[in-house]
Amino acid sequence: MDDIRKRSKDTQCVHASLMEDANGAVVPPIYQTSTFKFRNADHGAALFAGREKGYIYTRMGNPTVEGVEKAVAVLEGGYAGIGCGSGMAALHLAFASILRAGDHVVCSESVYGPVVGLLNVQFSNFDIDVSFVDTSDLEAVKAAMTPKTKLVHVETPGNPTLVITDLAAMAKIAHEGGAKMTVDNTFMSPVLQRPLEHGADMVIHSMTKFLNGHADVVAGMVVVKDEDAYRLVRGMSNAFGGTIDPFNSFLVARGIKTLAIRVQRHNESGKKVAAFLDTHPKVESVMYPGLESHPGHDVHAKQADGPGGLISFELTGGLEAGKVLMDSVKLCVLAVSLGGVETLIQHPAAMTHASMGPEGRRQAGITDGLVRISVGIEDVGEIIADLEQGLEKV
Ligand code: LCS
Repeated sequence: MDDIRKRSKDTQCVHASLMEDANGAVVPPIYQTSTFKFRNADHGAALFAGREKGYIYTRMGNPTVEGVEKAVAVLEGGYAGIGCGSGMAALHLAFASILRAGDHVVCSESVYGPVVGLLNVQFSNFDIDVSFVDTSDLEAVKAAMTPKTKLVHVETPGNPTLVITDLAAMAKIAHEGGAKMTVDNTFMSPVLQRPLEHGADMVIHSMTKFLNGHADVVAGMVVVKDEDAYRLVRGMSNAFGGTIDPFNSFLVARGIKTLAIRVQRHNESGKKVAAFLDTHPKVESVMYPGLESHPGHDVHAKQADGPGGLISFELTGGLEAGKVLMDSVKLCVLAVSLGGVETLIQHPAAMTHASMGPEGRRQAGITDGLVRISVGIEDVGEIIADLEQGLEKV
């Protein structure tokens, strides 16, 4: 294969994790080994000293893990990827590599609930301050920046309210203030959005979602844009030890081969489900960047190649109506997580964002009645019919 980085996303998805194999295996084998044998004592010493390239110990590097790290780095247009045991481990690794005691963080208020706790509780133990702001409001971001701000962290579309942040404008504010910008690209996947192209310094994924796509792995990735950042983050990863294992790497690399066609389907079906909900009399409001009524519609269209498969909506009957709907669906699965082949429905206030508490949710615009749906790749007519029969019971 010639330069994979010059290929289209469809081709990269299929080929980016492939590597030369001594036996000609088309699919990279699973190196289910914790350690690697040295040829002799000098060889082992040379590997440890970095004088020779090769594998030592799986926490530090493993061929199967490298396959998925390379695939995500290629897809995001980054220098390298560092595989992690979960999306939360990837967020922790990225933040810890940038922050030092006394620093301040500006973070989107619309983020996966436990990220609020990670910064507010765990990182605050290390004397790090955080301000959660509506990052769709650039003036609010500028106002929140202080001389101590070293990190601006963005989720766009944000979980679960689908708030859109202008990535290029945000990177400019962060860099002018002397801060790095990290972007959690889990909701979009690199098929729809590549934050490094818009000025981000690092990209984070929960590979549990679209990248793996089959709801059978928990894993994460940090993508960096240069050698210096790679050395820093890889060193931290070796020290913290929250790495991905070979078998999960194999599964995610397999999932990535169909990422482009899956995302295309999530995207097309997402638009249809959002349009259905938007005109339904029992639906009060729909949050989906593909709808022209979404305040971030134009910014999203400028920086991403599609609105994706995540939709949040509120019923006119509020919380009680939402519960009836969630208890009435027959095809959609009542479960947290997202980005898998199956349609999932869940209640952010009581589930994914429960840990934020009522005040945190109020600030982030997560109402008690909000319902979030991750549109899967089933027959979209059947997904809509299922929601329709559920809404009839409301
Ligand atoms: N980033 C985003 C945007 C997420 O949505 C999640 C998990 C994470 C990071 C953490 O990744 P994990 O450690 O779970 O691999 N989001 C979930 C959600 O919305 N429902 O269940 C999990």
